[in-house]
Amino acid sequence: MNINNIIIDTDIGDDIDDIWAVVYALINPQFKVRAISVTSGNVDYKAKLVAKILKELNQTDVLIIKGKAILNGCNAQQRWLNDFTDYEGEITNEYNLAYQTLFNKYNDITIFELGPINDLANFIKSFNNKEKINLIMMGGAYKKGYLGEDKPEAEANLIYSYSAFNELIKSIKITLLPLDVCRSLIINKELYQELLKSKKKNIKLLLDNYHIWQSDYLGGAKKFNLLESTSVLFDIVVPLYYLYGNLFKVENLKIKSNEKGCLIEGEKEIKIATLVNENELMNRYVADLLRY
Ligand SMILES: [Ca+2]
Repeated sequence: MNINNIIIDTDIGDDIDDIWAVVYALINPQFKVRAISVTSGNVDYKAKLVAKILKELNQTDVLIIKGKAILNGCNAQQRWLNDFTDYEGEITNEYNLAYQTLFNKYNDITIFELGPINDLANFIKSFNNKEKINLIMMGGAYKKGYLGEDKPEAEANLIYSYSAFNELIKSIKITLLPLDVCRSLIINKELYQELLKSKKKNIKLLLDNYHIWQSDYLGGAKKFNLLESTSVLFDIVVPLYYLYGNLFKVENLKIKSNEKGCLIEGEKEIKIATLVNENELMNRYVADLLRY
């Protein structure tokens, strides 16, 4: 089995989908997550959240990197953190230095971008070996918007980082996974019952966070019935694309983001996934969660 070196850049802790992607990558033996960087919001809270996840999964060898706090988040999983302080792993504020060091150490790293790309783009701008960067990002909307919206609309990751994104796509290889291929990634009733029945610690961790988020979160995300399904798990599309890319249709298109975070015609061709076999993807996702 190939072991793939991964760094995850995430705005975990506001919307709930990040934790479903992060835990999946951590427990899947096909990945070796080397670091998790937290961005966009209350990065102290987010770093603590990642620390508790790593501790629960016995993976405190994964480096935690704090980005800049640029937005006010909603700290929706604070209650799960409780008063967690007992963490023996490494947490650094030196975002650029940490990424540089990881790229010096490992030859083949893939970056999973699960949030706005400002901090990562700032590092890449200063990085001399841009050809080493292989980046898969959840972001944008090509022909579809959020669930139920059949025309493209502004997507949150690009709203908060459109200028950094436009700069970045001129200089590196990027695969973009827009709302078109993740807006319907919900664990449906049948599969969800399998998770509810499971005794696995990893799954309990995910469900505990989901339940707390549903009860405490005051933001704009759509609420779902806790007994019947998850909410939309946008970010899981990134690790799933990496493993199961054959379930996606991928095109090379000249695009960029406008200042509202909508994709428009651009100058540089990038890889963008435009269709996916959602049912098969979710079957594999849940089967993997139950297996590992
Ligand atoms: Ca996210």
